Amino acid sequence: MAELILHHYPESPFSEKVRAIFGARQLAWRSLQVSMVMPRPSTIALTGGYRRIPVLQVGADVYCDTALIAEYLGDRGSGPTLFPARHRLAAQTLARWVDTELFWAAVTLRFMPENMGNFFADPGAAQAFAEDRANFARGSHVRRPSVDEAQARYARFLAEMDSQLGDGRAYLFGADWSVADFAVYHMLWFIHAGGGMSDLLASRPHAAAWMARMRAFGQHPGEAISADEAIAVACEANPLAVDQTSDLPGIPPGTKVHVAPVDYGIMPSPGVLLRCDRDTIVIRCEHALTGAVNVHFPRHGFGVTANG
Ligand SMILES: N[C@@H](CCC(=O)N[C@@H](CS)C(=O)NCC(=O)O)C(=O)O
Repeated sequence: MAELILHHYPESPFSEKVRAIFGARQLAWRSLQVSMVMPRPSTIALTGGYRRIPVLQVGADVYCDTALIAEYLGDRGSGPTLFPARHRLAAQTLARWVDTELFWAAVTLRFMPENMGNFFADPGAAQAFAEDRANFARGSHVRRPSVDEAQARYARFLAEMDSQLGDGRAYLFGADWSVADFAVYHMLWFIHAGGGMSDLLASRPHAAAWMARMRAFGQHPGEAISADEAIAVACEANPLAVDQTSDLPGIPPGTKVHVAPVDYGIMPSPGVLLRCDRDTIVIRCEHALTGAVNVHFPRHGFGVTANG
């Protein structure tokens, strides 16, 4: 297998989900650290336009969104699968809820003045971040909850989680982890990174013990790789062969399309459709820097539009 190259930055919660999966599954990975704000020319050259972080590059194939990255990694490496058949529906559904509803509460909580910690190095960084994210949010269809609403949403979730873990199980659905553990973990990691809400977590001892176990998985660093090296990897590799099919009416494989998230960060990736089925969308992108690359998206949460 080609090397796993994660395009990420340290403060990114969704990146922490993938970093913890690498650790849990003992997967060697390469760390391409990108800026917390645009521009990110090499990463965008590889995704064709999609700008959310993280993305996973494997040779000349690029996997967008942690839901899809988790599926890609689900049985790679060692240890139990991330998708145990007995709990697959519950685990996937919880992960989706956490990655959306709890995420927006987490953003509100993380940026409360008393919970910011040292997120920004200086006022200039805070200003650059605010401007960048205003641009990122353009056209979004999500609502960020108020502090009261976010606190209530999180307190209720944490209480239910603590109660479920109270029977002595190691992970949310039993003795083995699932994708839901990693989704919940990265959200708690983000909420508690500023240190202003430690008392709440400490008041839920089963959740706190679980969190300490999960946190250990995040301590599995990748070997640094530069943007130029990652581009060279893409240039030297061939994109994987794709079994071409499409379930989109009037948009067969070979059509020029745009693919974009449907909720926020709606920066489209133009390319040629290779595959669109119940689970994934794959397009072929060409860029002067990278040559041909396959860009993969989950079907859930992404839309495909024919160009003309
Ligand atoms: N559903 C996406 C969410 C990714 C996401 O929202 N990532 C944040 C960073 S944690 C982001 O891209 N923020 C804007 C940016 O970094 O440019 C996933 O699971 O990968």
